[in-house]
Amino acid sequence: MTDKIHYRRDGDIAVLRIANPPVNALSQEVRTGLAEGMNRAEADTGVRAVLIVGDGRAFIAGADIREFGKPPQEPHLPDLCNRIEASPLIVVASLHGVSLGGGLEVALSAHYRIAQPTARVGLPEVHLGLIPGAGGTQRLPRICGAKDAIGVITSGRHLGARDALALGIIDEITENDPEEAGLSYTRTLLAEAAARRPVSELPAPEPLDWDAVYEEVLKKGRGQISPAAAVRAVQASSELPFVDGLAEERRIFNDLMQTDQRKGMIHAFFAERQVSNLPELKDTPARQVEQIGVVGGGTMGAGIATAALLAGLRVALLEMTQQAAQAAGERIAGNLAGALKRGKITAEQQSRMLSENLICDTRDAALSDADLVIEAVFEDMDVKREVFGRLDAVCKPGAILATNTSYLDVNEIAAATARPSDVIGLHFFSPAHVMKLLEVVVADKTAGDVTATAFALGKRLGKTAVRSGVCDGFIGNRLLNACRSAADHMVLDGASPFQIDSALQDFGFAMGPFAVSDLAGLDIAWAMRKRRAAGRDPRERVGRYADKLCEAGHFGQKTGEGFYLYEKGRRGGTPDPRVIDLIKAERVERGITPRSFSDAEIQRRYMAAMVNEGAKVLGEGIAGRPLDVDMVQIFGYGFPRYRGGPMKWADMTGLPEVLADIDRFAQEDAYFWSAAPLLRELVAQGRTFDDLNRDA
Ligand code: T1G
Repeated sequence: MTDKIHYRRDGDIAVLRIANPPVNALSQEVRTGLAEGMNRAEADTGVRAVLIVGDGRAFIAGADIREFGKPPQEPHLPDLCNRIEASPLIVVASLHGVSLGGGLEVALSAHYRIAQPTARVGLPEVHLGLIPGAGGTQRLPRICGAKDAIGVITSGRHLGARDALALGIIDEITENDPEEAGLSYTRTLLAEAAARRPVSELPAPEPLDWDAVYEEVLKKGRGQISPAAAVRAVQASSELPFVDGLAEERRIFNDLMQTDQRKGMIHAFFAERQVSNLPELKDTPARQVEQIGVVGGGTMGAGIATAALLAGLRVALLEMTQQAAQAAGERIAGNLAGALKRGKITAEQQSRMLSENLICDTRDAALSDADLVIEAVFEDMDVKREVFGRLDAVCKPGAILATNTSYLDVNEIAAATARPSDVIGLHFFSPAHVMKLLEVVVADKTAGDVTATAFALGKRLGKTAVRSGVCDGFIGNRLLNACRSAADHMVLDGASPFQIDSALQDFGFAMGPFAVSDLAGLDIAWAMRKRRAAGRDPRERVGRYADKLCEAGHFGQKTGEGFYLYEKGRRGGTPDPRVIDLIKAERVERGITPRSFSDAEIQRRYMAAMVNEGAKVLGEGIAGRPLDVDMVQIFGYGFPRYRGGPMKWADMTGLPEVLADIDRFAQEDAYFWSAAPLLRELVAQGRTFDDLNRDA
């Protein structure tokens, strides 16, 4: 018997306890141990039932994802599930913590399932670019019907015990230790001479309009294929005998295993867990943070304060005037009302956050007890330095002073204080209490424990925190600027901004760059273009059509007019034909003969610009690992998770091909398309960005 499965007799019940920390993943050893445990139980005289239970914090979190992409080893999980189900003994699974993917499939192959009130179950394989591959698409529909099964499988969501009971996935919610609860439940079954209940022998689920469901799920996936593929597998459970349905599930599963989407999503799974673990900070203790200060109660400041309140922190928010402080309080109350509506908090928690944990004030002294202060005022260096001078004077020794600047030089801000080692950048994304990304911008003099504290705070706020060095735009906005420039150049040369947006939506982005600009406000990029104009290199091509839009007061969604026209109460905008006129006029002025661009070319140019700039920030050490760049783009810029992020996409596309594109584009514009030295180096060495992730 492997040491991953502990076998114990309790009267006429054999207990198989899975012990493979941290989450009892179904590694080959665990699968072997379960198969051997079943054999032993069936051979053990007097045993009438088997209880399967997990050790530690979960039942089973699924197949071992680290084994994917490697040659599959026996026993294969579908066979193990069939073996468990076919046992002549009664088999009971007692669930606690999570039972996900293959973990729930093992439970569904048992004849009875019970769960703790806090247990969560689900089939989240679509989030890995896969479908359930061990009978989940065949057994679940037999239990809860095709419609609900498709809802569970294509969403990949985790269900609470109550929902699982309502769907018939579990038979009972039980308090008490999972093993004790399992033993007493199994004894009752034996006492009542309960029958074995193989799920595979339940009637096939009702048919649905499969093509309609397939199309609907495919559309919702915005290019991701696994959820729609799962619909076909559930269709098989309705149309084919169980064994044939299982074979069809396996065929679809194996096809998906070969896809780039699977590779991209598994890369994203592990990168998301690695990105906030900085090797250099492994043994650096974080400072304690229980009370934070926020300077500025606008949209960003109020969002940051809300995120902190939702994480159980006390907040003191500073504004210039009483009126502004009150308005900030109302914004925060509005954000919390939204959280209440989404079921994230209770009414009682909401009122405690507002009455006990939040003060909005105009006196600097309100920040004197704060462990960490985040400045979120107007994006102007003089204003920021003035604020940091005041914070330096009023904040206690050891307090961390953070700036939420999106672009400005954090070193220069730190120099406005006598304690630059306590200064760091914490770049939140709007809305700050919703967006998961947090860029932790480490300045030249920032102390190690200040950085460690920033990451600890990020974890507490439920953020995906990514380390960035100091440069114009850090990681995210620097790549965005490069992509926007590439898009701008395509517009000057003949493409329509609306075609560019739709081509990038087809690529999988939530929104195209022009629609994003309208959302963020065209005046922000305008201010940045003006700020940069003085130092701009004459070789840099910059369109003027966007300036003209701003000069006409068209700032995007906030004014109802931008690249698109926005009607009150309607989602999304319609292309503004006047934009095309502006662009045509500028081409004539510049003597440009426009040409057509295919969607594929638009996507390649946009991605080439993103990857090239990504390689530059890596080469300069602004980003430490390619996976850092990938996580910034996925969690902050709507990059399609199923492509793994720009650097992973480049690896899967082939770095030599991406470099060849850049060199080809450089023949038109050598200034913009200068290939990153790191990219050339990797191509010359036949290496990939993933190699750099592994080296880090
Ligand atoms: N395989 C291998 N390692 C896993 C794992 C898994 N399934 N799940 C978690 N880990 C590691 C993780 O990398 C981390 O490692 C540590 O456990 C703690 O995780 C045939 C094909 C369970 C909800 O998709 O969603 O079954 O970083 O930091 O926030 O149909 O992990 O410490 O070295 O995330 O408390 C389906 C994936 C697989 C669930 C816990 N299962 N896991 O979250 O901790 S496919 C999943 C999660 C499948 C079959 C198919 C979460 C969690 P390290 P953590 P957490």
